[in-house]
Amino acid sequence: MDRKHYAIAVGLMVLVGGAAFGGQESRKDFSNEARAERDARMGWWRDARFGMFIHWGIYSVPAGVYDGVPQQSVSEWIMNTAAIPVAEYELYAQQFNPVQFDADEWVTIAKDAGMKYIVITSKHHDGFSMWDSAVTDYDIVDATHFKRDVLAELKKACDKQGIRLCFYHSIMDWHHPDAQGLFYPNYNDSGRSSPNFARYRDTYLRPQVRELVEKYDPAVMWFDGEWIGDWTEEDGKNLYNELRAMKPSLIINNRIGKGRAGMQGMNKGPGYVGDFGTPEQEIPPTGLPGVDWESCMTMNRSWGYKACDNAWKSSLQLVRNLVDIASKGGNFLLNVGPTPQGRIPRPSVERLRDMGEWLKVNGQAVYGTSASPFDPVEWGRFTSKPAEGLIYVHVFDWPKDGKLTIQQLKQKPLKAYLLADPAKSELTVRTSEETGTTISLPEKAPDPISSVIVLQLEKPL
Ligand code: FHN
Repeated sequence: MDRKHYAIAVGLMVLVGGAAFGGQESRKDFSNEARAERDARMGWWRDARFGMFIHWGIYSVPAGVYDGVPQQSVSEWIMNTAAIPVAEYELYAQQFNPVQFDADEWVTIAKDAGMKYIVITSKHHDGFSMWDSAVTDYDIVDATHFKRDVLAELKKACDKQGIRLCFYHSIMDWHHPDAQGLFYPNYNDSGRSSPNFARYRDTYLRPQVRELVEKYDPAVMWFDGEWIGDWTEEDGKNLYNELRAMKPSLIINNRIGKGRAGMQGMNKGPGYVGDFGTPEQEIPPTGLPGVDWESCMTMNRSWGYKACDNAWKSSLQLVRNLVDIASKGGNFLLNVGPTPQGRIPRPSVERLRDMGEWLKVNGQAVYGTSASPFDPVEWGRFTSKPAEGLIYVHVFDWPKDGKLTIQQLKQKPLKAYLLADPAKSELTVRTSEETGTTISLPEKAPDPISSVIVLQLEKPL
């Protein structure tokens, strides 16, 4: 079927579906799934703990500078922050020609970093589609000289390397005239109502998302831009059920609905749609038992490529963020913003390499772990594998006197050893009701960033 007829078919399918979507016809409510089913569906995601976020689009061309003026905001917002009219912004598509893009290279960088999944922007708020969409020609194949479907190439590379491909998709759309385009350049993100938003929702947004699920079989759909006034919790619930009906194992974040309470990312209360909370640029102060969540963060300050942004977090900070997040039972989605030439910036690659080196030795204390059984301590964090009676002690600040005391551990471990020690030589351990458990350590820490001590308890936690 050629593109034109496919688009008509998709449109008709959704218009028919639209009656169901917008009408009263009931669709299976997947948000009522049994706990065991949910645990099975979320299992790989919870075990993964660490993923790569990729913000890539035609906003990488200006790279945070408009009319010679560096923008203060994140670079992927330049259409909004510089109030660039739609027709002018579209010209960036003609300049976007990332001939150095190599999907295998990107996936290898993620895999070597110890990342288990990739979430890439299929469409950000600017409305530009990074795949060969039958629903629009405002996409990477039809509107650029590059003419390659980067999502298809990434899907192939991910399948080859055993990495799960996922998509970030923006509900808000500054390009589509029925969404917010009418208000440019006076758009504000509180989202004045667009009179024909339902038409955008039913003949553009939903067909594109269905197309992504059908063509690329993503493991997660990561929605964003849900805060606009035109989008409702009911829209989110309908879209969630529509997509889960297509792919029951699909995982979808809480930004598909209206539950998210700002940048802290968790839901305002029970009953909102979505499978996990999405703290942004922050880590919750404590674990949240029974709640799935993922902190997304940049390595510098911008999600999209911003040439002048060199405020890079250190590898030490990034590893400790991963440990802190895992100790609270969350996932870490760490962002890269590729250049308009199609390369992941060198500072990002260097930090990811360092994280991969650390995880090669200590990954067992992150992947498949659960939250700490103890409150955080100044000198480090804890992760655990309760069913195996394992506690992983992540030591950031190695004790100068060689004695590490865990006051909260009153049960004497059967065994304690350094995860970095291939011989698993036993460490001396003393436990008392008064002081808890004290472990005698060698003078030198195995790792300057974070060293892991394994505690094998007699019985499951
Ligand atoms: O507006 C977006 C922003 O550009 C970026 O995509 C982040 C990453 O999650 N989400 C929104 C801001 O909350």
